[in-house]
Amino acid sequence: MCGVVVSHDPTAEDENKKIKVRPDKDDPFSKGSMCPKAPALGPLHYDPSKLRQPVKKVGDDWQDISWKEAYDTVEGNIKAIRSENGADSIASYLGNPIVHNLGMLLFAKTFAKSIGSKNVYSATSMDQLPHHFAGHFMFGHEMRIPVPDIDRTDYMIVMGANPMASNGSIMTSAGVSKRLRNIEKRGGKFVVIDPRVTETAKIASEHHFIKPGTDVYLLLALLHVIFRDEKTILGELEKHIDGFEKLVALVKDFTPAKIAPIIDIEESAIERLVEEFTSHEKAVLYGRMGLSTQSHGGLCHWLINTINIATGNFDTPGGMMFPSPAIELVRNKKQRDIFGRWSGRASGLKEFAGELPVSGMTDELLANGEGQVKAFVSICGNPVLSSPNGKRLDQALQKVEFMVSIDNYINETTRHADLILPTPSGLEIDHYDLIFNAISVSNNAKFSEALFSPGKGRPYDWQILKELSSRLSEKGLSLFDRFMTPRRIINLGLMLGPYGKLSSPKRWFNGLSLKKVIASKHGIDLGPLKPRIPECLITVDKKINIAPSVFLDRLAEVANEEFPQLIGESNERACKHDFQLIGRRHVSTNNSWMHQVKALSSNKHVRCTAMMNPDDARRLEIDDGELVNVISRVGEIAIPVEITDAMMTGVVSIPHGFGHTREGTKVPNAEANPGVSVNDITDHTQVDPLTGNAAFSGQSIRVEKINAEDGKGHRQ
Ligand SMILES: Nc1nc2c(c(=O)[nH]1)N[C@H]1C(S)=C(S)[C@@H](COP(=O)(O)OP(=O)(O)OC[C@H]3O[C@@H](n4cnc5c(=O)[nH]c(N)nc54)[C@H](O)[C@@H]3O)O[C@H]1N2
Ligand SMILES: Nc1nc2c(c(=O)[nH]1)N[C@H]1C(S)=C(S)[C@@H](COP(=O)(O)OP(=O)(O)OC[C@H]3O[C@@H](n4cnc5c(=O)[nH]c(N)nc54)[C@H](O)[C@@H]3O)O[C@H]1N2
Ligand SMILES: [Mo]
Repeated sequence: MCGVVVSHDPTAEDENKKIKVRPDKDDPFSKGSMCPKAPALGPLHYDPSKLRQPVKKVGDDWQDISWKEAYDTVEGNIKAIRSENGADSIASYLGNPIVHNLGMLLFAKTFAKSIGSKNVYSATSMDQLPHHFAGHFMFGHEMRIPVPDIDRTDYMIVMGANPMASNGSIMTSAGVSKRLRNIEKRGGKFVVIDPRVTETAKIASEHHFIKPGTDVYLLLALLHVIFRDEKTILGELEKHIDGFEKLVALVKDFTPAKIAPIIDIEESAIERLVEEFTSHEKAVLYGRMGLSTQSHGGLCHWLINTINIATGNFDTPGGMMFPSPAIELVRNKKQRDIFGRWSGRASGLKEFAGELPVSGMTDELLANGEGQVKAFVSICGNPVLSSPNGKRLDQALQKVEFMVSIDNYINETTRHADLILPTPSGLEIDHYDLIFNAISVSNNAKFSEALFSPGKGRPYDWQILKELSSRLSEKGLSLFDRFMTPRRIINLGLMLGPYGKLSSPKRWFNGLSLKKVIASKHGIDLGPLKPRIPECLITVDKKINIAPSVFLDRLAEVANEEFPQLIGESNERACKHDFQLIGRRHVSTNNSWMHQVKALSSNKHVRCTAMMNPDDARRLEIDDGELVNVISRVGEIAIPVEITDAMMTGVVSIPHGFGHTREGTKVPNAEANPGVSVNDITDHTQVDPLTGNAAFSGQSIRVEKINAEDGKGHRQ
């Protein structure tokens, strides 16, 4: 989403000097900012370990094969397994880069559907599923996700997000550091609530530690005080809200006095947060990954929307708003039934929007019997490193009858494949950001044309997916899919969209089309976020459903079972070795797959360490840099400790995406900073029972010194 100027010097001898990437100061959205990952476009394009031809595994080795052989092999194997064991015996996993790649995004689902299996998984269910869940049940569509109007707010609370590293997630905001700092410059305030003093917390007006996994209680206490002190402002929105009266009784018990010891934030601070939040005319409460990936993920995102709505900070400048992208992703007129139409055979976890939660994926491979998964397809994903208890998946993948990956590397996951189909590099494909424009802090449109063509005989991502879909689909490709290319789809979407040529007769001459957007090289500014209620609601009665029964039922469970227990519990940890685990990202990483870029992974802050508070380290007699065993219910890893008072006591932070030490991978540069995989110890049974999302945050771990003499855990 950051505008970049890419220049190519074909005469440069050193490949690393052929491509230069600079920030585009004329881009109306990013205005000359870009993150350190952008210059990696060159090294990734020329990376010698990047695959350029399909490969098949022959013994321990890999052999180049033709595209025809690759397609025939996939078709033959998938069809054979499907006819013998049924379509559900083939599982597909769709990874994160799909949403960053136009051709993939447009056709990956078509491909997964062509197999006809209920076993479809994606990174969504270890990330933002709770946002989709709240969008679906409250506003009628899983893509109806509000974003904070960061550029106009005067008071922002950030929970479980580190935009200084992530660049703003479900809050696409190039140049986020400036945007955040501007809140204070306008005389406002931004507050971070996070178990670590993150890079974002460092530039915030205020930071509070919170005990991992307890955010739901803070949110309930905030709502309690809002109702108790009669701070509710519904205003114009009131006539568009359904069920509001049900809320007051629900939060009656969650007083700041009871909540404070559970979350480790003082009662007076909770009271003050509400006071400040409600005394600013433009305030917004924002929560992200850290709140999605916990056992209350669904409740957290429902409550965040609810608090913004209840305080007059929804669908209004400076509050939470729905973007108006140039290509509208929500095309349905009516809310569909997309939850729990089927469940995982072995995991019992429920489907949402056509996908099963990834935490149950390995169970479907391991549990024998009818419907067992026998074949595995991975597209742009590295679940061996990214999914909870990835080690168990790693083992399970050794036993599948057939596996194909669409990926550019022989890495921790794809090394199990029988064949790998590579796709063009980022410099070889056109880009229009369908998804990130739809969750952006302002409205923009930009189409970036490819610099290079992939070269003769090398298909585009969407061509690979279309070819496989047409071979595997029992009904053949739809007429639409057959005719469509990414450019045609974008052109149609732009023309039919709210700013498009075909949206109204008066726009015919100056409305958007692909041609017009391409001609505006730096991108087109379509203005700040605009109020959209009620036009954007597609719930049955076209109102915001503020108290859907799915959330009320889950809240009742929490209120009756977990809450009384927590009140009774003393806050002392069970044992001095016990900790809660959280994750972290760094601005120079990208999940599991950019460590091969030297300029990124050699940054001295890109380190796979277990961050720990000095008091905790002292108690365990651990020195900075000392290797320790971190042990969970499912496994253990040996990792160096980084002692820092940025950590809350009792909490350890370990980044994900490392662990480039497995045999048989062929990404040599990534091995320079291998680290270990935190997902070797994350427990796949820890999920949000409501949405099925993985609950990485707050899992219990033990930290033990390694006895230098025998290399084993030194258990006291
Ligand atoms: N413990 C813990 N685990 C986590 C998280 C966490 O915070 N903590 N975060 C979770 C989140 S939010 C996410 S999104 C997931 C990510 O999980 P995944 O999507 O499974 O992992 P990535 O590392 O993004 O995998 C990227 C894969 O795509 C390939 N790839 C990259 N670009 C392209 C391309 O253009 N074409 C093709 N064909 N392949 C490409 C790479 O080679 C790599 O194999 O991880 C999750 N796992
Ligand atoms: N540079 C870089 N940028 C990225 C990515 C990357 O890997 N590298 N990944 C991209 C992806 S796939 C995603 S999904 C986004 C994610 O974007 P963000 O949501 O901003 O993700 P994180 O940086 O992981 O921040 C999560 C924060 O939650 C905190 N946290 C953990 N547990 C809890 C808890 O229980 N309560 C509270 N209040 N906080 C908690 C962590 O300490 C951390 O600071 O980033 C995207 N951008
Ligand atoms: Mo993600």
